[in-house]
Amino acid sequence: MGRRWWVILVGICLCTVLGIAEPVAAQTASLETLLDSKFGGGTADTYGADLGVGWSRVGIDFNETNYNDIQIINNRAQDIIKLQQKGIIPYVIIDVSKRSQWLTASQYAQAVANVAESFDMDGNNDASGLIYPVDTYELLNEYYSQGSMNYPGLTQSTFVDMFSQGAQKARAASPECRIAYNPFNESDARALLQQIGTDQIDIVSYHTYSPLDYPQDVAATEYFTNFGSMLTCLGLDNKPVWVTEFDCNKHKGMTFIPPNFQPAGDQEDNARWLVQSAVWGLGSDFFQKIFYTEIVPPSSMGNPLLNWISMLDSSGNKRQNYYAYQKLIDMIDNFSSASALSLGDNIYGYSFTKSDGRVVDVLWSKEGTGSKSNVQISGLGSGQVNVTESVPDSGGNFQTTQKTIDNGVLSFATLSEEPVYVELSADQAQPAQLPGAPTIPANLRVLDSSAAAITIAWDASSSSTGIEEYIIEMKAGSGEFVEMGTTDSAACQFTCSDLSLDTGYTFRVRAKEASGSGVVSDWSQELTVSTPSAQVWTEPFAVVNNVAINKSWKIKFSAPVNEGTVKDNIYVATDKSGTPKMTSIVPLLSPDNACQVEIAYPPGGWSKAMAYYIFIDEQLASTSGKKLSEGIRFEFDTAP
Ligand SMILES: [Ca+2]
Repeated sequence: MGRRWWVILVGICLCTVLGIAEPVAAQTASLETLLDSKFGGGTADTYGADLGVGWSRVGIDFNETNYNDIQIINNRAQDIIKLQQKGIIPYVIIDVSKRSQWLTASQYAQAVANVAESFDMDGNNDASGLIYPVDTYELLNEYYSQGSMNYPGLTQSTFVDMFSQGAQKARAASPECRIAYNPFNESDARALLQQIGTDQIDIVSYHTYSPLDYPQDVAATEYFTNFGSMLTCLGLDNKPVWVTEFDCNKHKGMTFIPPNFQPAGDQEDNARWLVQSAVWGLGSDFFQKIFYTEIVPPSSMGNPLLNWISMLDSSGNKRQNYYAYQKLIDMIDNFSSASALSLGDNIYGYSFTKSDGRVVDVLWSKEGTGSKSNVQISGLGSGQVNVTESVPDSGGNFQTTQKTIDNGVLSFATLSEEPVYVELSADQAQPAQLPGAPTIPANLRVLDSSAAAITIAWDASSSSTGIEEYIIEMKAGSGEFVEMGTTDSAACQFTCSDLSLDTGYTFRVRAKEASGSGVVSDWSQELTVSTPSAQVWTEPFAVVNNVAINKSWKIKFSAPVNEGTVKDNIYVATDKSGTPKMTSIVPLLSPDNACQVEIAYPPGGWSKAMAYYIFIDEQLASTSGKKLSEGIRFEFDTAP
């Protein structure tokens, strides 16, 4: 029963021109832009330009008595010219009807040849007044050999011959033309393709009245994915698919046979399903064009289904799906590329890029799965964007809110089943590529260490943009890393001071690139350095007071001293703790006595009235490797 109405739909679409007067927007788009338009509509004559559709279907019907009548074609040319004047491209369906018998294949082919010759503007037998040639023809809409309504008595083999000869004649008359075929039934399609091959089909025409996410209500090929499977079986899956009859409310439980007509949803549902299905199909490249079936209701038919799905009600008032379609066309038509967004389970998202680089993202929660919280689009630039709902209120008003991209992320606290449009500038959609991270600082090592300070060094990092600085972090023991400071790019070393004794300090370093992006390398390998244990100093000598400022000291040992251990282990400080060391004091092994170390006064002498401490660390060793048993400290002071 589902098929019966399609015949009526076709009859309405092709033969009825309703004229509810309405001023139309001027179309200034180029022919190329119009050809590229993704959107069309049935009965677009009056409202198509206001909606912004680029295409409309035009039907020409022939029978066994008028198949060679040029006047019929010339009359139809007037309707085509009116569409062209409004900037709408005609998609011409060459169909047949029957008086007492079906016309023959050769009669149909003659009719097709006449149409193609009249509309191709090649200077030969052209219809007058066309603004540009017609290049798209669908032959024999919705042929179904088993149907009692579509083409009763027209056999499959006759259909195959009609299509085959018709396509040949069309191409002979107009070599540039494209032939569209509506594979309404798989068996009939297979018979046709066996004879003519898939090369003869340029466009697959497809009719559907199903919302995107209600496959359970839909039989056979009317649901998208089932249709896709059929195209694969037929070898037509690489052809462009134009949905030449499209709306989204026949199913989801709708009872559509009068007088028991019961709509499945309200007009808001109609509009929402329209946007969902259209964005999904165009965004996923499942189909390339959609023609909304009815803009104006076929009131003469009194059909409640057609009245319900049409974009205007029977009083000529625009419904929500009118405004929703208009907004959809405004937002995404003539996109140059589309891609899917990965936003989470049961969330649809598609990104449409316009020729000028602007981008419109469309996203929604899958119908029937409820709203989603905390949905994010990431990888964006910065600034504010407009987020506009896709279904207006009954007065045609769309709510737009502004959102701010935060750190490259646009967040939606709640995403409902109604799609939203996110308008992004080229910069926001494709943020400048961040520079690559610098190489990791390598060969982290100790340059110097003492009880109080550790100096580390590393090999320089590199980056295409240069290095701004190195960042040094240190942790004490098992504590947390703390940033100790930064160095400029030229310095590959850093000193941490004020350290504690007997503590393991762990260091790590990373590099920041120089363009100001903030991009840093990964951390270097960690390096742990331990400070010396706290040392107990014994004081075997009494304090020597009031020494002269040019006093030198000789320290005698009971065994020859390993000269290499002198420099680090004998030192002078002005503080009892031993730090800071006086770097100007360099103890030396006596040249003539290996058991004696000499400490000369510093350049200019010792300071007056000052206490000094001489330290002999227990690490000081004899030439035989024996260390002191304990550290020794002794004190002297200078005269005032
Ligand atoms: Ca011609």
